[in-house]
Amino acid sequence: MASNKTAGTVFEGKLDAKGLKFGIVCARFNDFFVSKLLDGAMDTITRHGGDAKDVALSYVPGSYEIPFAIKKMLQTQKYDALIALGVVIQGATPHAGYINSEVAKCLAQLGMEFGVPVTYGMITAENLEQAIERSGTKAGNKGVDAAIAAIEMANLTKAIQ
Ligand code: RBF
Repeated sequence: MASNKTAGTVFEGKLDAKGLKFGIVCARFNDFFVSKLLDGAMDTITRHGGDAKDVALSYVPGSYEIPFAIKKMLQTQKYDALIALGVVIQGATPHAGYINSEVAKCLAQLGMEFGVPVTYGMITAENLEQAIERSGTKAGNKGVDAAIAAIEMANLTKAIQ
């Protein structure tokens, strides 16, 4: 980690989810994998001191709809961070590229627009094997990573404010 011992003020987000409120949006498409991402995210939040009751879940048909539900949840101003969970697998047509670029762009824009962290727990895989690797096997679990980032960013936001 970069270290700077001379800075007058250092802002950091602790990995402590106690008292934090999270919104999670899950795509139903490829639920076989998305459910593993959700398990990972929930397990991460509770193991870091968060309460499952402080997590609100929204389900959408597919990844393309995730940014819309994230926006609706942001508009309620109830959450310290939002987490997007979806799995897009490349098929015979170029749909994956279109969906992925829209979702990534919209999620980043929403976080900036609302000033609330929105983390990216999306798997963008070329095939089933890559999706398997990223939803709880040899390349980890992207739901876990997104939840850790959400906890850190929610606390960083509080620290800076
Ligand atoms: N949604 C996903 O979350 N993952 C996918 O891999 C995925 N593949 C799709 C492939 C095609 C050809 C189409 C038309 C849709 C796909 N969707 C996928 C669903 C998409 O995100 C959205 O829910 C639907 O297009 C309805 O707006």
